[in-house]
Order: sequence, then C-alpha cells, then structure tokens
Amino acid sequence: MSIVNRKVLTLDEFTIQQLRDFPHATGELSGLLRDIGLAAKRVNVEVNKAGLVDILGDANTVNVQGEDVKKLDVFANNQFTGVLQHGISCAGIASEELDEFVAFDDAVSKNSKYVCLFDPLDGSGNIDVNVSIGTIFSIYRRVTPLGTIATEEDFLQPGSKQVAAGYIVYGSSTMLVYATRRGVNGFTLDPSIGEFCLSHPDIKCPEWGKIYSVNHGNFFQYSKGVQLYIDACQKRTKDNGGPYTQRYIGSMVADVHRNLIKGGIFMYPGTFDKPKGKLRLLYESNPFAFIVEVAGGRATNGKERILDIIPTELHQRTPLFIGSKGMMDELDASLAQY
Ligand code: P6P
Repeated sequence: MSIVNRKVLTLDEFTIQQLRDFPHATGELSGLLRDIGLAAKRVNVEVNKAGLVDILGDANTVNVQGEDVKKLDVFANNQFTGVLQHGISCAGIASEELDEFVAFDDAVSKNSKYVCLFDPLDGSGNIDVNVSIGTIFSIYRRVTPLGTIATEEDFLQPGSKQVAAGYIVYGSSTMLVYATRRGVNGFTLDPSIGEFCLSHPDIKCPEWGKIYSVNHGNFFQYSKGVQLYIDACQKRTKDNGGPYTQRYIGSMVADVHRNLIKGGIFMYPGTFDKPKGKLRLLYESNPFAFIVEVAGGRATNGKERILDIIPTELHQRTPLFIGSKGMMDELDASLAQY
C-alpha cells in the first residue's frame, strides 16, 4: 500500500498529530484551535475586501444585499465569539470589544475545560491605509469546576497559566502562529484550498537582532532608562554589534511577528501621563509574552516578567518590552541605571 507523502500539514492535521502524542488528551484544545482557524478564515475574507468599502458600504449602513455592514472589528469579534460558543471546547470568552466576559451557559460549553481571551482585530485603525492588522488569542484551563458556568476568576489568571496562545496576521499573506509549551509553529493560509498549512515549524526567536521598534514620537515622555536604551540603539555601529534599524508600523501583531522571526525588540513603554502604557495585559501582552518566551525570547513590563503579573481586571494595561533575549538583557541594564 503506497504511503501518502504529506509534505505539508494543515493546521487540523498538525493539531491532531500533536494530539496523538498525548493519548489521554481529549482533543478539546485541538478543537478550539480549529475553531479559531475557521473564524480567522472568515475574518480574512472581510479584511481583504476592506478597501472596497465604497462598494460594500461603510459600517452601520445596510449594503446592497440588505445586510447590516458591521465595523470590521465588530465583525471579527462576532466571528470569534460565534465559533467558540458553537464549538465544544470553550466555556467562555473575554474580548477587547466587550466590557464584560461572556460565560456560555449551555450544557456542552459549561462542561468545556478552556476559556479564551482575544483581541479580535488589533490595529484596526490601520485598515483604511492597508497596513497589516491581526487577531491575538490566549487560552487557559478554567479554574472553576466543569459543569458550572465560568466566572471572572477563570479569566483573571497570570499569563504563566496559559495552555496556548497565538495570533493571526492579515498581511501580504495570512498567517496563524500559535504556541503551546511544546513549541511555536506558524501556518500560512493557502487560499487555493482554504487551509492554514504548516510553513514555519518550530519558530525560535534569535537571541540577538538589529531591529528596535518603539514610537519615537513619545521619546521625551519615556523614563530616563528607556531613553538611555533607545539612545544606545541609535549609537550602534558595525563596530559594536550594529547598526540597528528602527522599524515600527503601529500594528503590534505585525511588529512583534517580524521581530519574532528576524530577532529584535518591541517596546511600548509607559509615559509620564500614561504610566501603564497603552497595551492590554490579558489579550495582547500575555499571549505574545507566552509565544516569545516559548520561542526563547523574554517579555517584561520593565520591572517584572509579564507572565508573572497577577491580573486584577479584564482590560488592565501594562507597559511591554518584548523580544530577543540578548537585547532584553541590554534593556534591563539601561533601566537598572535609574
Ligand atoms: P501608537 C494599535 O492601535 C495598537 O493597539 C497596537 O497594535 C500598536 O502597537 C499600538 O497600538 C500603536 O500605538 O500609540 O504607537 O500609535
């Protein structure tokens, strides 16, 4: 009997293969990841049409098909919430788009052992200028008993408790990257078959890079330690490990994805008027911190490991410094001087 030579694994095949290594696994996590992949494909279709708003109608209007046109981030939120609610693997969700978490109260969902938090469409302000945007997700095992309705404590867990985390970047191609403790793997959407295919197995974050990403417009709002590190990045030459290049496109998923693959550091520091910075802990910083740490990098708030922060509210913000281990160690040395 000829063995089918599967050079390229789809996301579904990969998650099932991972399942085979854990005979006692229930397959719920694989199911959850498949549900996320399905929602991502649906969002991808709409994101790619975003430039056609004039034809398709702007948000809060009724389009030619008589459908309510939703803002893309509302559409994305509905897609991810919908597939997770109708799947069999998720007891509830929390979303950047929703003030409160949503606990699913049907019997199947109440018996599911995971909860999912996500930013359904991060950087959506970039849509009308055709800059890459993304979805970010974070998966926890619930801490409340199976069969009961999920509560806030299922969502307010430190990032170190994540079972899996990932993102979708809707860019020149559409990629889904996710991490479990076993590793980080990237899947590129093949539109010809409508499947995410394994394109970046076992992603590692280079220990050093030459890219630093920060909004220079806030430079004089940053602490002295952060200014010192940015200054040092600018003074790099070929004689001392440089020169570094500054890359910042204002879309976290795209910026962090590039630095994860090529090596580099991404910073969204606190400022004097916003000491907690802008980025959210639970569904932006924690998932990326998990992914980058599994890939060999580091992520802090400037003082402590992101994954150790004990959350107190769903939408709390945190300063974020994340990327190549060597560059993060150098940042720490600058911050320690003040
Ligand atoms: P700023 C997009 O709005 C976002 O949340 C992240 O994707 C991005 O990294 C950041 O804000 C950019 O913020 O203040 O530099 O424009």
